[in-house]
Amino acid sequence: MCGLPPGRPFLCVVVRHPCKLFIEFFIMKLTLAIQKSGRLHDDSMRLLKECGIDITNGVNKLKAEAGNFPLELYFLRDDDIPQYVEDNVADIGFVGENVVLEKKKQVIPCEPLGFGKCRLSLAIKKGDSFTGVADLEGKRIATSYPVILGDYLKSQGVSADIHEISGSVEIAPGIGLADAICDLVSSGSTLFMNGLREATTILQSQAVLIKNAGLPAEKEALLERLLFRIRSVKKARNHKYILLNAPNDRLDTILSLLPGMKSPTVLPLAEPGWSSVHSVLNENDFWNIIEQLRDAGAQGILVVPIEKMIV
Ligand code: PRT
Ligand code: ZN
Repeated sequence: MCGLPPGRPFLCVVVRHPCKLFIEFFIMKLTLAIQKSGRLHDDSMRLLKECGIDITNGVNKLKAEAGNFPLELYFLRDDDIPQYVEDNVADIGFVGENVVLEKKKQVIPCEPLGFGKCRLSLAIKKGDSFTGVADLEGKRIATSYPVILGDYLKSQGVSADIHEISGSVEIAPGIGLADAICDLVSSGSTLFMNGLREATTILQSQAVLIKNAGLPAEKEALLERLLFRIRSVKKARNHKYILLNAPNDRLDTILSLLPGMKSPTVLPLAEPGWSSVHSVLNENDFWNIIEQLRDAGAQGILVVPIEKMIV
């Protein structure tokens, strides 16, 4: 036996030498490209941490290794990540969907990551009228997303003059370079400060995990392990654990409001006629259900975050 930890994919390389035969083992690692600095960096690192993956060295360098998962990190500009994943320099990447669609590389998006949320929108000068995208026929539109914008205008049967610029797109109408812009928006304050208003949204985007189209089976298995953790973290972020006290004569109504992972847990309280009820609620339904629970007679409602949720 080679003494490797059981169940770990590994690569065995046989090196022939005139007088000796060396057999070397390498633990097979998944290589992940994330943004070196910028809006996606901190959330990417946080997600890995919440997945229990310790990045032990090399943060702020080009590469880093995970101490407790077969994963190597590359820190890159976000625009380059789809190309590196297509070329198999990195097996997988975390990058904005907007970049994936703009670059049109041969990569497979596998999982939305729940951060880096924004929208790609067309915006016009505050005073200009807008009745529909047909109003942009023959107009000049400045953008860093010529491919997505071109595809969108084509799908709408609109012909416009697309000016590709790499940054500060929002100043283009003010300096007479364009009649409209197509840019990422999150709070809308950049548009507002530049005297622009959002006319229409052409894409909703968030960070996604992309993978190389031809990963070997061993790397697919590692990716499945990583995806399992990512999904558990995402589920936990979207759910809350709830504990409440319920009078037994209202228990049926209260339980009917609570979904739970299988069904709510009900335990008797020391005080006769009362039960303690535990359950899990989706963030989106949260306030609605809390109000209904209170109206149905629930008391002492406690809500706590869930660290991981394994389903
Ligand atoms: O250096 P590198 O090339 O890696 O980074 P970058 O400067 O190209 O990208 P970065 O860090 O700005 O954004 C990385 C990714 O974050 C984008 O590709 C999107 O997927 C996502 N993201 C989320 C955003 C925004 N929100 C966002 N608001 N990217 C850019 N913006 C910009 C937008 O371009 C505009 O200038 O923020 C401004 C608008 O913001 P609001 O809040 O004023 O509307
Ligand atoms: Zn970039």
